[in-house]
Amino acid sequence: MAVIALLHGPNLNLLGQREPHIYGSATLDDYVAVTSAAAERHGHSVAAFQTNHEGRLVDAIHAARADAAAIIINPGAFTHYAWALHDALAAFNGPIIEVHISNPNAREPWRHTSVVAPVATGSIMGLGMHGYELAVEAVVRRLEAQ
Ligand code: CA2
Repeated sequence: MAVIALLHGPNLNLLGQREPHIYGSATLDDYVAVTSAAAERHGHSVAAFQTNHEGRLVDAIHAARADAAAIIINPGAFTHYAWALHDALAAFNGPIIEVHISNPNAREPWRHTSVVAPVATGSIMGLGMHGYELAVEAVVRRLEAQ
């Protein structure tokens, strides 16, 4: 059994409370529940963490080096400029799936850059909650291949 770290960045604690036209009505707890259920179907578990602080997200990525076999991360707006996340993720040995609820490439130009994508195993965007289930599938496939 593997632990999958599910990491969320800033403002994602507000899911379901504002901007439903972009992010839908599901809450962060809903996302965690669906991701956990997908992992449990494969005999794995999810350790979920959300923070609005870049340094705490770096710390969580460092902790995952010892505590988790894989990372699924939605870094929120940090995606687009937080090079400290890039460097922290580069030091993680295991699959990393970047996931976004919306499709940043279909939004404002400043969202078209991801500093996380170059160190991610893969990126999934624009598929809402389904993207999180796909992220688990991707992680499981890669863990089983190791
Ligand atoms: O689509 C995604 O998952 C994003 O990572 C969400 C980030 C955004 O900055 C990225 O470009 C794409 C923003 C999350 C903000 O979430 C809110 C949810 C409800 C109300 C307000 C903000």
